[in-house]
Amino acid sequence: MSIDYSERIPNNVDLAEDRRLRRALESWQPRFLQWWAEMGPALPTRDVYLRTAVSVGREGWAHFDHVPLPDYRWGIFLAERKDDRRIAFGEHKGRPVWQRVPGEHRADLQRLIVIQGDTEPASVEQQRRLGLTAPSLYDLRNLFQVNVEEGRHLWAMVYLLHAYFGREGREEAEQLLKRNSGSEDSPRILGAFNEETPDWLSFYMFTYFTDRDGKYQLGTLKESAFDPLSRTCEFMLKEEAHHMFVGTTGVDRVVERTAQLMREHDTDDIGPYGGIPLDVVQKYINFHYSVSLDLFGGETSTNVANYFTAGLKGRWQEERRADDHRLTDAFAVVPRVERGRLVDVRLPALTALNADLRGEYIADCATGVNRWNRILAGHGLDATLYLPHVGFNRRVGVFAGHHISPDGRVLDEGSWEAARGRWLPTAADKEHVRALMRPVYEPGKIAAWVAPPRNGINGRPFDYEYVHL
Ligand code: BYC
Repeated sequence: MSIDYSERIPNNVDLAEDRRLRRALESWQPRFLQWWAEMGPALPTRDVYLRTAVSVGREGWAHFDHVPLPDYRWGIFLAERKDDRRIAFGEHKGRPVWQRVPGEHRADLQRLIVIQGDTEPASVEQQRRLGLTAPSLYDLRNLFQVNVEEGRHLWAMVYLLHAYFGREGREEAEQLLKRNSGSEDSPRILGAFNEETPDWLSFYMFTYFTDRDGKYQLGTLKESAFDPLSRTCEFMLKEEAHHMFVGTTGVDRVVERTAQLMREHDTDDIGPYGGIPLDVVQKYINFHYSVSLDLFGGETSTNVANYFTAGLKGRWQEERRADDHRLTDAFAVVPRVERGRLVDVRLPALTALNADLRGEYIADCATGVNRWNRILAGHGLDATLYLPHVGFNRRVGVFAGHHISPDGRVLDEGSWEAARGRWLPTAADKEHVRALMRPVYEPGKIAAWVAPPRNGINGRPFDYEYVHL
């Protein structure tokens, strides 16, 4: 399954054989490049040390080289087709997967693909200006790697829309370039993708918490009975792993530097010494975690029950689950707020699948917090970071409209608002972080608010010239 790079659009889907599709995608390509020029990275660069996919197999799929950003070969790469793959869940369980879109599921599948596709360019837009304040060339390179791959993930969804959804699909593909993150008139679809990513702490938090939602959502779409969607998500997940690595190690390095400064100056108040105080790190966690939880939709959703029953969207690691994979008689427990108290209610498992996925995600998020606390403990500090309660600062689902504290108390609006500044970044916190964001473009040098990485990229040292400006 090697990739054909001789084509204008690199691909492993035999695009050369389908002239109409190839022409349609080739007419979308200049619009994509125009969007990239207008909404992609604002910092001009000569070239960047990037990885490009050369095959979709398990081993050695990536090639590393310095590439001018606009020359990056965005293309269409699907994981290898498995012979005799069968639907793993829902009412069609056991039947062969679909190579075409069944008419009755067309609208739902298109909607899922559009929502997924919308997030990819949104994140590039959100991160557009970060290059102007990168803490090191290593970080700058990672930012651009994430950006080009999010651009490729947009290609992945646009391919599906063009290849399988006819004229409506092509119109949706146009719209994916017309909505913009934070736009008043035509914003991105999901809330978190209209928030700003104005500084590098936000970027690390976004790649830790929000990209991780991507991992879980793609994991459920990888289970889909619609085989081309499954195969494209399988390959996207390979690229996604690096994005979360950027988040995990980015926050590691902030916590490391913060801990060093706390010890060196024997105070929590390390702002005057050019660091990011731990309570500010916690507030950023609280914000990014809570807006990312909103991305899982409501705890109870007939949408998700229908998607599952129809075979469109499975559960995380569906095939490893020890149940009947139909769930028609199963129940699940989800939280709710009743008369000012948090209670658990029993519901049909099918309608609670968003909460099921969110539970997997929360457990995964906790592993990072444990890492960060080990770093603090390694410096002999008692302070710890934590994930706030699932109901804290929520706009979607059962907690929306309630005022829940990070430790899970239901408060009245006044008490919550009075404490807001202790829980979420204040204007002063953001200003402090923003003031630290000054670019460091010299190879081997790094800003003072973050520790250097343990390793470089692809065996290169930290002082390698990852980006030529
Ligand atoms: N903001 O029935 P419900 C990624 C809407 S991230 C605004 O509970 P459902 C990435 C919802 O659309 C992964 N609106 O929702 C990360 C519905 O509207 P309608 C992206 C929201 O359908 C970093 C209504 O509220 N992929 O890849 O069960 C960088 C009722 O909701 C929000 C996907 O999400 C929100 N947060 O679940 C780059 C996968 N949440 O129908 C990339 C595809 C809900 O009443 N999408 N609403 O008009 C889905 O699977 C589902 O659509 C959702 C929502 C999980 C998003």
